[in-house]
Amino acid sequence: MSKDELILPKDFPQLKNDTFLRAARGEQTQHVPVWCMRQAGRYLPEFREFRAGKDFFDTCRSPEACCELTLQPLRRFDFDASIIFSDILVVPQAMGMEVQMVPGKGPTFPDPLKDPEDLQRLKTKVDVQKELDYVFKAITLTRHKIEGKVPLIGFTGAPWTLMSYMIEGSGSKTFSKVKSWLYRYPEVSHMLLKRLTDVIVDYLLGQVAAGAQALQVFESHAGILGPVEFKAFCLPYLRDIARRVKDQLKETGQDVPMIVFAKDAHYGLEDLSQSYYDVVSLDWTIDPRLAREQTGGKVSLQGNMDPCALYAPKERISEIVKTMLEGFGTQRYIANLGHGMYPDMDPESVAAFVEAVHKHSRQMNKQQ
Ligand code: 1CP
Repeated sequence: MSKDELILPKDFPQLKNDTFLRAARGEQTQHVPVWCMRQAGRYLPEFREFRAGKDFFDTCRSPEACCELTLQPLRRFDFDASIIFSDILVVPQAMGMEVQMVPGKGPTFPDPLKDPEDLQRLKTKVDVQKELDYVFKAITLTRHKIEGKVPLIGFTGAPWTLMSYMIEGSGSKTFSKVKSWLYRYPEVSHMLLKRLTDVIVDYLLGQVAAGAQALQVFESHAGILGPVEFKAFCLPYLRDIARRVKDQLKETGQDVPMIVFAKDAHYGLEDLSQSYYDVVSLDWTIDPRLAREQTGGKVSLQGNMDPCALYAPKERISEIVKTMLEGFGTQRYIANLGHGMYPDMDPESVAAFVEAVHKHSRQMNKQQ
C-alpha cells in the first residue's frame, strides 16, 4: 500500500466519546468503556427484520446494509465503541475460496482445501483494495453516519483461525483435519499462514485508510492448540501482523490501537502482552487478577464476562460486573464479554450490562 493511500480521509465528524481509545492506549478514563462482541446480531429484533430473506454474504457486500447493522446497537445501548458489521471469512473469499452461510449450520466452504496441492487454487497475488473494497466502503460510510458518537473498530480473522475454516470447511468439534496439516505438512502450513498474514496486513491497513479507528484480530480457534503449537503456528503470525501494521502506520504519523483476542490461549498471555498489541482481549475462563499478573501492566485488557451471565436477572448482572471490575481495576481496561452474544439473549440484559459497567466504574473511580 502506498503512503498516499494510508492517509486518513479528513472530513469525518469529530469524535465525541474517546473513552474506548483512551483505555486502549493506557490513558486515564472517568469510566470503564464497554462494547460487546457480536453486538450487531440476531438477538436484536431489528437485526432479524433487516436481514430476513437476505443472503449473509450479500449483506456483507452492501456498504449501506453493513452501516445500518453497525449502527443498530448504538441506537439502543450506551456502548463506547462500535464494530463494523462484516465477517472474518471475507478474507478466504478474497483469496479465491467460495464460502456460503448456511442457515442453521453457519459458514460452509463447499470445496475446502484437502491436500497441500490445493494451495494452488488460491490466488497468488490478492488485490486487497479491489477484492475487499466493499468492506472499505462500508467503513467509510459508517464513519460518516456514526457522526462521531463512538469510535469504529475494524477487524480481521487471524491466520490460524482462517486456515482452520479453509481446511475444515466449517466449524468443527475436533479440528482434526486442520491439525493433521500441522503435524503432516508443517512447511506447507507455514506457507499458507504466511500468505494469509500478507493479505491480512494489507486488509487492516486498508481498513484504517477507510476510517477504522482501532483494529481487532480474532484468533477464535487458538485454544484448539497446545502451547507448543500455539508458539509455532499462531504467535509468530499474530506478532508479524501487529508489527507490520504498526510500522506502516507510523510512517504516516498514525497510531491505531490494536487488540488481539486469542480465545482460550491462557498459556499465551505473557507472550501476547509483548507482541506489539495495545490490548489483549480475554475469554471468560481466565481470572482477571491472574491475567493482570501475566500481562504485567504492559497492555490494556478487554473482556471477559461469561456471555451466559446475560441470562441472569438484572441485579445479578450488576453484581457480576462489579466483581469483574474489582478484578481488573478501572484503568487500562475495556469491559466486554468473553466471546460473542447468542441469538436468544435479551436486549434488556445488554442494557443492564452496559449500565452496570458505567455505574460501578464511575463509583469506584470516585472512591480512589
Ligand atoms: O445471519 C446471521 O446474522 C449470522 C450470524 C453472524 C453474524 C451476526 C455471523 C455468522 N457473522 C456475523 C457478524 C460478525 N462476525 C461480526 C460483526 C460485528 C459484531 O460483532 O457485531 C464479527 C466481528 C464476526 C467475526 C467472526 N465470524 C468470528 C470471530 C469472532 C468469534 O465469534 O469468535 C468468527 C469465528 C466468525 C465466523 C462465523 N460467522 C458466523 C458464524 C455463526 C460464525 C461462527 C461459526 C463457528 O462456530 O465456527
